[in-house]
Amino acid sequence: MLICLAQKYRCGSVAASPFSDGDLLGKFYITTPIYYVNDKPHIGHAYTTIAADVLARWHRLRGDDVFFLTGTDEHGEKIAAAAQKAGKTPKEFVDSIVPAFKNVWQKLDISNDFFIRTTDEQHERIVPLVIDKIAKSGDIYKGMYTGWYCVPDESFWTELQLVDGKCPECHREVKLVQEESYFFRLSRYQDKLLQFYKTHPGFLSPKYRSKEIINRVKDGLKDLSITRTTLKWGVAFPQDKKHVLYVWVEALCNYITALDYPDGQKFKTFWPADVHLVGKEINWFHSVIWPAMLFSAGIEPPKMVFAHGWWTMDGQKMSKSLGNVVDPIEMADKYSVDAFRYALLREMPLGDDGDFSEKTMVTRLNNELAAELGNLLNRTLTIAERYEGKVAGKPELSEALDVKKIDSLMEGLDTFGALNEIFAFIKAANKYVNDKEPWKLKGDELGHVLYNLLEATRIIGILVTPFMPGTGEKIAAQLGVPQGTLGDCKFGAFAGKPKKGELLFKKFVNASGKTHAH
Ligand code: ME8
Repeated sequence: MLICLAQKYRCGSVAASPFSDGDLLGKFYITTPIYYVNDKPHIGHAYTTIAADVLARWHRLRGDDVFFLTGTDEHGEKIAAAAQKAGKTPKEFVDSIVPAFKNVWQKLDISNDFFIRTTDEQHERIVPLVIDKIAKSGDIYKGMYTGWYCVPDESFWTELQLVDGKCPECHREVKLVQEESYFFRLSRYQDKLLQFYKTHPGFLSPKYRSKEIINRVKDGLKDLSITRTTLKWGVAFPQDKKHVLYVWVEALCNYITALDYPDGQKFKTFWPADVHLVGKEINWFHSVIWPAMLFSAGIEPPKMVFAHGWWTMDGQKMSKSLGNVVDPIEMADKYSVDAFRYALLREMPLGDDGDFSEKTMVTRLNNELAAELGNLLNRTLTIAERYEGKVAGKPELSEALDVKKIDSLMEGLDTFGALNEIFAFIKAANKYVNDKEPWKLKGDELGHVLYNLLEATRIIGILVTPFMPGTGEKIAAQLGVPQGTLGDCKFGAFAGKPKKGELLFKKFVNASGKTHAH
């Protein structure tokens, strides 16, 4: 019988991993933030969702039981204000925006298993159960809230935190709020959180961001105002229905309402989440407030909150007023879905900030995707077409590939490191063609080189699939092999029926015939 390792994965249907040396398969639950629906999705939303998709797909390739959640955050003052501006009721307004999110995810090949809306009956029904648990722990009391509220960020600030009287996060106007409110005893969880961070070193990820959180928690935690009487667009506070829950407290619950907490099979199978992938600006909510709420409710906290970096656009912050907000659909239409997915993940490690420019995107498309990956498949199939003998030989190229290393990089959410390894292998395979000069070879010698190239491209096809699902599919189709799993990423006998198809990537040529964007 297999033993569940280090609680990394919840025991259930546990099986041996593709590498079957003690590594066990299990479940993998990954989430994105649920996005505000006050506007249509942009490149920032696309980035988090694509990164989560790549990780979810990777775990499916390993054979893990995966649940990948994304969705929309539809309550709160910001949405109510946007609805009013649009002359709609809040519900009419959110219903009109949500399809834009669903469409963009479909367009970008996002493989989410569920899409949660905070206006879903299921969410609105389950949130009060969680709040009840917190109240039963004695962690909610009535008080008077006075503070500054930033509507666009749905965040409260103290006088001291304001910068020049404005929101310290987004530098916009804040408004003074003074009203009766219920508070969550966040202050009670300071020691418990600090202890938890110590005993679960992977929880605050990436590591270099953990210090900031730990220091802030050490500075002391203030109780959190969690209800409003001035706002109607939200979930009622179950203990006093005149009050509506603060949108963040309600929204965080989505990660378990989507699983049918407390009795749903999905909750039993998938909770605690393996990764909450979020942008760094909402790390505090996920790394401090959310685990404290869960401690209070007697629910296990997630295993990891990974706070990724932010994109700027050509060196500037993206903003509507600057008119530089990147539309993911436009990028995918112009350069292809896979080139866009690839460019976002190739630019920098997941935790770092990065700058998006179409020029870099075109360079990557032309040089890395068309000239390296596309060309490798094309060259391999050209040789295969003119060769009629036996495809067999010694695996030589296998030495340039360490799939186990790539898997462990992905396990550590190092998508950047994994892509480096995969593309180093693609480079090695192209170099192999140059070195062997197969156009000068015949008979068994050619069959041997071709064997190595066909097996290498077959494996590359599998490894790139989580990053570029359409490309992985096309590679398998042109090699005439079924789409494999991670367990198939080893050199064996090649049993495909290769047939050259369309080029994987077309170089981008602009109107003036140049291969760059501007
Ligand atoms: O904060 N670069 O929703 P939101 C990288 N509803 N990622 C970016 C980005 C950028 N420039 N801009 C946005 C909310 N993002 C809440 C979340 S969760 C319980 C509630 C991504 O619509 C990044 O993931 O403002 C960031 O955390 C998220 O979009 C914020 O989305």
